[in-house]
Amino acid sequence: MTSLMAPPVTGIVRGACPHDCPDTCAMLVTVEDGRAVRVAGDPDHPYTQGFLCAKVNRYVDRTYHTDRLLHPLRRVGEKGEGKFVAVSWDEALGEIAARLNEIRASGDGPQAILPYSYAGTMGYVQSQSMDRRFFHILGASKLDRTICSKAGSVGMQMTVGANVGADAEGMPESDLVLLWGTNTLTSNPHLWPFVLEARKRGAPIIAIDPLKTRTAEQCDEWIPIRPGTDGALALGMMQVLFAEGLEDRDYLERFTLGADALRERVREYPPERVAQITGIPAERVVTLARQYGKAKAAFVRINYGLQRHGGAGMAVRTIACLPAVTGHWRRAGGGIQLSTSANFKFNTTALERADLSPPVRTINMIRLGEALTRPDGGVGGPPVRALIVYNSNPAAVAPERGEVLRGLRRPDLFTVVLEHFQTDTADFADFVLPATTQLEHWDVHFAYGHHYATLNRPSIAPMGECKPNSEIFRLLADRMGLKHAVLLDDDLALIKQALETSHEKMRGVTMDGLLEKGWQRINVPTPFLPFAEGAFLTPSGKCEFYSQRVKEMGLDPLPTFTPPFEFPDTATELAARFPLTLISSPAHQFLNTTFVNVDSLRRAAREPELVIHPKDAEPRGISSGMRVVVHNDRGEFLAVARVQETVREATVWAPSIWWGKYSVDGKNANDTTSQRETDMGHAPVFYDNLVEVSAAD
Ligand SMILES: Nc1nc2c(c(=O)[nH]1)N[C@H]1C(S)=C(S)[C@@H](COP(=O)(O)OP(=O)(O)OC[C@H]3O[C@@H](n4cnc5c(=O)[nH]c(N)nc54)[C@H](O)[C@@H]3O)O[C@H]1N2
Ligand SMILES: Nc1nc2c(c(=O)[nH]1)N[C@H]1C(S)=C(S)[C@@H](COP(=O)(O)OP(=O)(O)OC[C@H]3O[C@@H](n4cnc5c(=O)[nH]c(N)nc54)[C@H](O)[C@@H]3O)O[C@H]1N2
Ligand SMILES: [Mo]
Repeated sequence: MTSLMAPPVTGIVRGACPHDCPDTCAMLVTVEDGRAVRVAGDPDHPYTQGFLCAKVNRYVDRTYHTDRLLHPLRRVGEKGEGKFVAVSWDEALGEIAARLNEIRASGDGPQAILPYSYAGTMGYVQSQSMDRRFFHILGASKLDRTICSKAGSVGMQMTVGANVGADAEGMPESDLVLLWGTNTLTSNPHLWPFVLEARKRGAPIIAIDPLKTRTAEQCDEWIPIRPGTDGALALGMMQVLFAEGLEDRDYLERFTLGADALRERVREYPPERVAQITGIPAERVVTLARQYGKAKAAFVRINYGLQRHGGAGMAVRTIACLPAVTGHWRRAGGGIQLSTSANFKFNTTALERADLSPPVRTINMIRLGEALTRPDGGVGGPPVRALIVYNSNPAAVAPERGEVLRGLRRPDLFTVVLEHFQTDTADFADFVLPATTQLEHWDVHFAYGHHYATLNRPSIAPMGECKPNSEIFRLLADRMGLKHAVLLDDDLALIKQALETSHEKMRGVTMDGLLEKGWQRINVPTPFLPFAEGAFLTPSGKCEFYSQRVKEMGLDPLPTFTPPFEFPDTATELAARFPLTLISSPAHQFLNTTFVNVDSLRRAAREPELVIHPKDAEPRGISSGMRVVVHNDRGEFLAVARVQETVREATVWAPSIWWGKYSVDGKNANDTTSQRETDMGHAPVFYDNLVEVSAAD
């Protein structure tokens, strides 16, 4: 058995792409003489379809990168300076354990220790199993992992009951595709073959985005909406749908709650008002609604880009009403998809063992700057005295970076970073611990863009002295004297525990099945039509146009337009000083900050850039190639201007997320973003960000 489970010396190993992306590809790794030489997409996988993206095609380069961290390191320079010396695992673990035990035994107690992690890998084992057990048993503060998807997830939960949606594999049947606030070709490229199939069968493809992204360029039409106004567009579309009798009365009656109230509400959003809010001509609002209403199965693909504004929860909840108004949920290819994640019912309760934690405070990860610079962590209780970072690069990705770095620089803060590379965050660590990559460890994956579970087998031995996150937490627990049987489970045992569930949707997904084929469809039909017959996952079982739960949040129980915090029409004083909205969505070559240090990809991304409309550039004396400073009251960063009509006026785009250390000024777009929270889910507002741009001398 063990020999079957060990990586082969030569052959093809089935793995999973670990990255934070809807596609979660089934990856085939070719190994020769114990060395990985090539990665490829599994041609048999219905969603991966045999190809990988621009970034993950470089996964072998990234794994064997000369900068790969191979030994534990102890800091010798100042925090942030990046000077370290190699130490043994024994020394590193011993010192870390002693320091954490000292904090734990002090008057501040274990809550002065804060874990900080996100989705550097999305595998259950390396991201939410032994790590969680360790921190729960220790009694550390909890982290609210809001940085990406919380606003939209809660928005979906309020309207349809859970973050589930239309199946990409139904898209070929759809007769209209709206790519609404998503840059598919960059951030969800494996959806594209399904988009093309729908187009081949006659469906128009429309992008709704303030930027003319490479995706919008490929669509039949680009609708340049003002940032943060999508809720208003959806309300306007519904106004037209009801006014023109394009609604599905039978679906409304049987499967929705509050249809009459919604019909009343949307009267407040006639096309002229919607045009004023969204910047989309009234005529186009009307024709878009007609196109949508006359379609039989429109596929609305929203993603997480549009929910990075103050009113994002409400916006997503409102857009999610559309397919119930028209009954498109009934047909393959119809409906809306933000995510498919809530269909996966791995046994996370068993993996995480939250029951082992005493009652402790929770710190919101997007308020890290505040948490590290306030004496009570920003939420009450002891100061944060130790920070343990893994699967994340908060010194580059967290908002209001200036405050985050001030916090990380605190001499009394003890910081440990588990990493593959010496990131901006690792530069602030007291100890850096070398972690294995996906080629070197076991894992099992859900997905948020399709319906397949994937197993990752290691294909090579760990590089240098690298260890999996799970193993590092097992060892640390042991050195700290934490005692519990669940701290001893190995990675294969963890995978088996994740699969131990009697949930209907996981029926047939087994260790044997995964070992044999690498991936398995969860137990839903193809294509999966979650709400064809109602059966919404809300408290009422209906699609909740009216939501009691939203009312209990202190918000309008009916869909409404909630402007961004920094909306020029309402935040007029701020907009007078900072008139441009900055969107810092992903550069095509990067995956958040992952891959920025792979030379070929960074060369392709050139340098930190700012795309600005000619009408905004001209009065500021800005031309292409000129260095500009992008600034607001929170901070500033330098970029090179590209004057192009690929952004709407009053919007600027900084392809992201750069490492500070690869920029001439050591900064990035998050020097300007804020720690404010969205209306639902306490999530970040990265693109709700007014700035001014000036020529830098
Ligand atoms: N190559 C690559 N792929 C990735 C990532 C990456 O960094 N690089 N990141 C991964 C992660 S973590 C995530 S969460 C997903 C995100 O996937 P997406 O949601 O597709 O990501 P974004 O690029 O953030 O945003 C998509 C688009 O939303 C637009 N947008 C911004 N504000 C608004 C708005 O108010 N309204 C509308 N209609 N559009 C708006 C942006 O201009 C952008 O083009 O992608 C994943 N895939
Ligand atoms: N301005 C702006 N800020 C943003 C965004 C934006 O669009 N604009 N996007 C936001 C979004 S959607 C997200 S999801 C977050 C992403 O924020 P993060 O989750 O922090 O993502 P990454 O920057 O990719 O950093 C992940 C790190 O994990 C490491 N890693 C990968 N696998 C492993 C492993 O197995 N073990 C260990 N120990 N480390 C590993 C990688 O080397 C990498 O340095 O950023 C957010 N920040
Ligand atoms: Mo994300």
